Amino acid sequence: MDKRARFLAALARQPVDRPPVWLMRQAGRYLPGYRAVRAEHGFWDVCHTPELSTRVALEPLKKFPLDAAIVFSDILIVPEALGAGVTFEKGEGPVFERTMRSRDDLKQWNTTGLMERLAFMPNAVRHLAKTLAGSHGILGFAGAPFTLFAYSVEGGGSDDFRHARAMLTTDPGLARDAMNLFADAIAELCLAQLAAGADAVQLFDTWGGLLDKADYRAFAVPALNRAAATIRKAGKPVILFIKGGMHLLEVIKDIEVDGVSLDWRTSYSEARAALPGKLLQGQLDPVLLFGSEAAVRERTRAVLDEINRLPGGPGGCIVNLGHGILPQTPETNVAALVDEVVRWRA
Ligand code: 1CP
Repeated sequence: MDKRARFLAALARQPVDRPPVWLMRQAGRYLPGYRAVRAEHGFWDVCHTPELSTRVALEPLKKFPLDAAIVFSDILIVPEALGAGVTFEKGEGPVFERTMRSRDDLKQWNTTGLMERLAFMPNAVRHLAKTLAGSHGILGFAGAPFTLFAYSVEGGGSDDFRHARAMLTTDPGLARDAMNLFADAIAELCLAQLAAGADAVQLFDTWGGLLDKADYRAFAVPALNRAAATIRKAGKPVILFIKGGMHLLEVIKDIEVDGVSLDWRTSYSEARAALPGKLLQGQLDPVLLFGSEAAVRERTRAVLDEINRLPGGPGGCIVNLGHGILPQTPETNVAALVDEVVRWRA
């Protein structure tokens, strides 16, 4: 099977010769090719320029026999386009010039012409698709409503996102309205990426695991379902990633997404039992890549064997990490992981 055919078959939950593999943040800071581009261009410039975005997205494909590419961009392009003023300080997380902490703040968000301001993202997908010419699968993506809400209220990264989570009790109506606004924006953005050539989209709910079941169900799920209902009209799969979402499996079952990307603490067997019929992706620990090559190979084979033993068979599974590759990850271990998948046969 060629790479794209394998990726599309797995997305369609059809039989494959082996599960396809791609890695979250595969084009990131651990690659010298990425760092070289960043030495000359600002982060937003890379996102805004389809040629640069594609150049960075291709770096990992040149090094490793991955089955799919992910468009190079960021989830925070949406709050940035709404007017939040997002910058990335050197070596640190994002910083928002304007946070969303009141009804007035929400009113300041500029939704007029939003998709025109975000057109660079589907344009990057189009450029990537044209360059790859069908050689690899292509993923588009967006931030999930709760995670975008969390960054926008907090004004940057955080361990506990206390301002955002406090708003769920101090002003739940405002929190819901903001998440619905994000839901509509990401739905349109994802549809534009799918029309531009993406084979599937992934919604990153990186901070969703901070919520307990009741809050996830009450706040995150309605906005996710609102977005997913629109995106799925394109007839292509929507995959949801939640970091630390193992306590949410029972809630995730009822979310209208086609697939779920598991973090490293959630096993395929547990997920298959809790989420019958859903496409599954994941779930190797990104920190494993800092250990010995032998361990990387052994754990990768263990996940492949687990996938192969799943009730209903190994169809509909995509090997990946349980979160993004970390900066300074040794490339030799990334190569070892991908090599084990490529060589594996049932
Ligand atoms: O292969 C790839 O790197 C794909 C492109 C990609 C994706 C899918 C980037 C590039 N960012 C993302 C998604 C993203 N961005 C997520 C969801 C996935 C995840 O949890 O890792 C999140 C939470 C962000 C927000 C963000 N953008 C952060 C994290 C901040 C925090 O709170 O810890 C950071 C550091 C960025 C900037 C960014 N985005 C991407 C890169 C390579 C970078 C680093 C920028 C640089 O300094 O060069």
